[in-house]
Amino acid sequence: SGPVLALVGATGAVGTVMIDIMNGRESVPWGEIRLIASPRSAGKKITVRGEELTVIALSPEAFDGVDVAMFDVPDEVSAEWAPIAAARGAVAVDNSGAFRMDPDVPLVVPEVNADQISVRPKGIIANPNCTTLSMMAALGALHREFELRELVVASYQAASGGGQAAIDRLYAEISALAGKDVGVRAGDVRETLEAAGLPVSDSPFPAPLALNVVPWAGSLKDDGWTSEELKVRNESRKILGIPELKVSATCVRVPVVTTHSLAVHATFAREVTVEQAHKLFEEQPSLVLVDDPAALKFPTPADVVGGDPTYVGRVRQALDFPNTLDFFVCGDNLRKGAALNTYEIAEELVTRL
Ligand code: 2RA
Repeated sequence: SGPVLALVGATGAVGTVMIDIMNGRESVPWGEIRLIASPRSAGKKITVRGEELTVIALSPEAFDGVDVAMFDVPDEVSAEWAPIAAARGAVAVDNSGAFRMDPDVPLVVPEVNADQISVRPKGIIANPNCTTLSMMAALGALHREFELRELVVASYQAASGGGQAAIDRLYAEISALAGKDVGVRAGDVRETLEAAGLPVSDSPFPAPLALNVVPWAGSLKDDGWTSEELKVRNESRKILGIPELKVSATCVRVPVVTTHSLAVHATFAREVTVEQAHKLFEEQPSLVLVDDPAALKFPTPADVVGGDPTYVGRVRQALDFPNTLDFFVCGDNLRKGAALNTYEIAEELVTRL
């Protein structure tokens, strides 16, 4: 026996990583793991920790007896079903955008604000957006000591943040361009993709992604900001508990399959040295410091993808801005950025059920 865990969206990209994470754990606290998905995927068999489980269709009864229900489904599905799970007695841990900014729903990164797990008036806990999440462990550690005041970030976001279709598109573009002398004349990448049957009008991205960078992620919001940039601002404020934090973000998609990176420029109330920052990063178990500029050692997505920690490097004291650090983080957007953080919240809940 033990608590019952449900995984809603078990057959999706992040759901699959959640199962990988559970399969990789030495032990899990669950007496039962229940896999739930759309009726289309019901009946599918998936092996979890050596046991073949049958995926069941999403229904109110599917939550009977469930203690913790992890959701990785589109916003509208979470908006409808997380409250149903909660009404049936489960705590819903939701990785969609449906509840993140709801004042009655805690937005949790366990190593930053685990204490907020216990106050959940709606029976729902939200998992942050992967872009915000990728820098939270580092910023949380610095904020505890030096009091964060201002944050300017540029993201370098991987295709997989846009789902499987976005990954497929990036690979297709790379294949279509491989071996060709393109990227030397304005428009030649677009034209080559079009000639290969890959017009940008069919892409999840608003411009070619291969051999390019695209300063756009999410949807258009007021005054030219994207949804992704506003999430970085609003979610950072909520997670760190600094409602007045000054934040400015520019979110950019890069031709990387998985692992988001961010260039962070963070200003604190007090002076902070590189040595002090290094020490805090080294003490934080979910961070790995890779910062030896003389040896050209720093994190890159290609070197960290598939791992659980967030990697931090290029830590510098800003030359012209007092009390300010610049640094670079890389985190696997499907693991800590989504599945792992959600699962860590679920395990943390077990100690507080
Ligand atoms: C992205 N942050 O990278 C989004 C995914 N939730 O597109």
